[in-house]
Amino acid sequence: MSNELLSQAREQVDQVLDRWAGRLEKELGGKQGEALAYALRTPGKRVRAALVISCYRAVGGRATGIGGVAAAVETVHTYSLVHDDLPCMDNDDLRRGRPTTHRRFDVPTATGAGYLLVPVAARVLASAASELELGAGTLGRMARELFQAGGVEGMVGGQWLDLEAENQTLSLAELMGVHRGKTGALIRAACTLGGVAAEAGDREILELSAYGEDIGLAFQIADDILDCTGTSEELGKTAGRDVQLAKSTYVRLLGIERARAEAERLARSAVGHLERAGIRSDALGALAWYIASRNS
Ligand code: GRG
Repeated sequence: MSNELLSQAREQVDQVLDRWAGRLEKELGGKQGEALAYALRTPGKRVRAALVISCYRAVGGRATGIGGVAAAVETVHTYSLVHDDLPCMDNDDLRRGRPTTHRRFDVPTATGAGYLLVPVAARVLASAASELELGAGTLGRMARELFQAGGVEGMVGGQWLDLEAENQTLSLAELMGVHRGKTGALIRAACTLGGVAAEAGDREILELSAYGEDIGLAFQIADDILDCTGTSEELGKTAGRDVQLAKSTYVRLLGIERARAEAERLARSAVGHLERAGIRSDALGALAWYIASRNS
């Protein structure tokens, strides 16, 4: 089921991203436009998109325009990958099975493309809200959730802590703090945005966010496990990078088996939040288990 959900989300969101890539390539022109389009068109799994769409549907949303909201979340995610791969951060050559944006172009161009993707995400979100005929209040709430998650209280803050922690051993609580920010915040926001776009009740949105918080952490635990067990070919990015960069990871702190058990515990806890809010969604159940036990 999760494969089907992901391929449906890919189909829906890739169309939106492709349209924006074409438009921006024309607007910007030159190498900068090409780099931006390259980053937007690199084929990701679109897990965050599947979460936006599935959370939206789980609380009664029906419009296909939700693909635009999912595309806005994927745009923020894409910017983070472009910058994460830069030499001043993880310094990687391979992403989504292709050369990273700075390898395909150059470092200044990739840096600029990454920055430009942030206001692009805002435009994608605003355009989706208009297609969904959502009011200014709902758009404002979605924008706040998305950009707070992408900022210092979330992704940027988590990445800072992660970079500072290279060559150090973190405690489990510290590591959870890094992961909640670096990876978890955007995944949580994807779930929240699905609920907000459907104009669900406060209780439902709260529990969708709590579901997102748990699977956000599970997602990063699975990422840590795959970094040790997967090949670069399977992952589409350089395997074993965490060990090379001497990062603290769940695997380093707990070992593979306990890390797996923790991811599964979080998937169970995530589903518990849905049950508490009376949200019945096989899709969200399947995505929680996929995220905790994924192999790519
Ligand atoms: C200014 C300090 C500072 C930071 C800028 C670069 C950055 C913001 C944040 C990094 C966030 C990051 C890359 C977190 C890792 C999240 C993660 C596990 C990504 C992989 O996600 P997948 O597997 O990738 O969903 P695909 O390619 O399938 O989309």
